Amino acid sequence: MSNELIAPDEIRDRFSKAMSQMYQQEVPQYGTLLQIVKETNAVYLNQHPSTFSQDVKAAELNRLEVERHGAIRLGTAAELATMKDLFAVMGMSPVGYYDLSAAGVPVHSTAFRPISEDSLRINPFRVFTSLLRMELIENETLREQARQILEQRDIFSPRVRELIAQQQQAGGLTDAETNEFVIEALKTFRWHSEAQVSLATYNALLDHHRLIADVVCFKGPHINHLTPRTLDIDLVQRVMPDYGITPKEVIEGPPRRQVPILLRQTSFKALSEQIRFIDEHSGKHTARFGEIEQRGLALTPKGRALYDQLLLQASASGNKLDNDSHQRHMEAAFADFPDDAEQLRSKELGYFRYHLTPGATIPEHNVSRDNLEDLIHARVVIFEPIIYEDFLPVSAAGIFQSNLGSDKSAVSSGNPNQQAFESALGCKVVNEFSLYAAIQEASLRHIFDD
Ligand code: OOG
Ligand code: NI
Repeated sequence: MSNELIAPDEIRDRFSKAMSQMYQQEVPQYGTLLQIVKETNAVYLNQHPSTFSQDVKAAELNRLEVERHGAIRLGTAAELATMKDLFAVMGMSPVGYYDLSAAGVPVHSTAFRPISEDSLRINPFRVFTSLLRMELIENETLREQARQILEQRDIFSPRVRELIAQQQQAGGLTDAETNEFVIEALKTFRWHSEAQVSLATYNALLDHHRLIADVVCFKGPHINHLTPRTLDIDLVQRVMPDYGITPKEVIEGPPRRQVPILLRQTSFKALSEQIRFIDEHSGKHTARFGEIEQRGLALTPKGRALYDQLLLQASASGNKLDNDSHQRHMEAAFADFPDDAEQLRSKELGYFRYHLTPGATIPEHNVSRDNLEDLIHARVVIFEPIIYEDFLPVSAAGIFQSNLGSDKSAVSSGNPNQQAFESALGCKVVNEFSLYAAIQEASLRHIFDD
């Protein structure tokens, strides 16, 4: 028995695979989705053999095979703080702050994910993690009731708490501890068909906002979807019905482009599942679904501002209901967003990773960043998009709405409150732009050795 410590990247890899297994058993359509993505990615790579350059191909293919994100919704600050410690065991840090109250959803969120390039390549597993904002529940009695119900539950097993503490003290977990950690941590994310409230309480919370019922009424924050990464989301959207899966009406996010940007997502609608309440009544709850996504270039703040502006204009000029017309509408709206890598780079709209052309060298007297543009022009230095690893709040809100029913939102659309979120979390969230800028900068430093 070895006492050697297992790297956090390896713990995350084991955990994300175990979670995917669990979710395939719980929600079989997710398994079908994985199969569709695998098949369509293989078709895509066949048609586009130069998608990944030779030197990174094996690593990128492995990453694609294991890549997925999930989402959970937590009820209390204490739950969020422990969740941060649990994810830290797996090398995942809170990145970004997302305010969903603007979309009428009473939560704010972060994404726990690995941040270094090496870690991302091993397994970029991310979990979009939302915290219920009690203060946005306007009905005081209901708010108090929700608070009391949440106070009584413990979403972590005693053993997982011990293993988190063990990891903090010893600086890691052994192989045996890691296997135990995966089993114990998974318990927090599994589905419970027994609610921890009566049917009447469930209905009262549901009436106020479906999401409040989803967070408050159960024994744990069931993982509500897992999302594999496709290289061609339009194709997957088209073929889903052939596999007996009905996709949501439109693909969220930017339109299809020569140089894909940010994140495009689609999902299938949540299942309606049988629930037993503590008063022996039974009923139905819809929460769990499946989603797919296609990732593209990470935008700079300037690129992101342009994206947000065009998205706003597109939705102001009317939303289209079927995907084909929605996509045409979006393509027209995004006509002003440059769509070739060189323009995106020179206008500083996106982040890029720079390399020397294989076999090329820079003449000694030219080794300076001042010559970057000339070296690019001479094709001595080449560049490729840095992939967006984060989320889009508007898409997130769209996914929330389509799965919770966009009936009504009985919450005041509050202001973002990053400070309150960070105080619940117990630390600051990492700024996502700084991470992309650092990757770009490291690639330049590698070339110019400055
Ligand atoms: C989270 C939705 C956010 C995404 O892909 O944008 C998300 C939720 O429904 O809890 O996962
Ligand atoms: Ni998602």
